[in-house]
Amino acid sequence: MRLLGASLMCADFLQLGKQLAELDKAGIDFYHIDIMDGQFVDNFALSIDFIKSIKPVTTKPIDVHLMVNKPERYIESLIKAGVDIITVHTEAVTHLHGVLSNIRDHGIKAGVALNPSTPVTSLDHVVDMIDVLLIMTVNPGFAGQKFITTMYKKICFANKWLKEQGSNAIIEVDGNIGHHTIPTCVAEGAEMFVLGTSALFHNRGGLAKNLLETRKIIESV
Ligand code: S6P
Ligand code: MG
Repeated sequence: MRLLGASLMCADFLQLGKQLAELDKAGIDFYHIDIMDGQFVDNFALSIDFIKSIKPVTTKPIDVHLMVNKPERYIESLIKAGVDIITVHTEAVTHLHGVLSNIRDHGIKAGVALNPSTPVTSLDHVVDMIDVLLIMTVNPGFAGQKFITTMYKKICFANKWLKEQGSNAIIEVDGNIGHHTIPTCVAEGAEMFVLGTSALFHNRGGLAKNLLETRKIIESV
């Protein structure tokens, strides 16, 4: 499975409705919603109200990436907003097992995100609770950063490790996912791709064309 998602913090907010319609029509697989609190990362981004405003205009899955301290405070509100995947940073949570159980008890997918410096094996005792393993390929907080190349090895390790653990979790990658980084990410086992300024929201073509070109690259690996 190879799923392409649009990172909506990179969208043109003055054209948001138009861009969502174009991406839906072009076959985007999911929308990636970055929520930041200015504490866990030094930036602010999208919100639960933002999700509520886009829900009526799309049926595509909503993948939430919570870059906030104590993310457990927002699980119930996100569920009510109708999201499909909630991913929390292990570095931001005290009781990770409890948070993942809570997310899954609501019948949606639970994800764990790892900062570049956090080892995959830190998830040893919750691996059976994870549906999506989000490997950050930049330090979280900002779009437009440079891919940290040691993350290729981490994706490769995570892929083998998940299989050894008997897990079916999907590996998602986020941060400078573009035409030059995608082939190795695919080869190492990534299956969900967060597309921001590198592959989708740039000025070198329309969104539909950018998505199609990116999908071709992913499918050709
Ligand atoms: C940033 C956030 C990401 C970005 C995306 C931007 O911490 O989690 O989802 O929006 O990575 O993509 P790009 O291609 O500009 O790095
Ligand atoms: Mg993200």
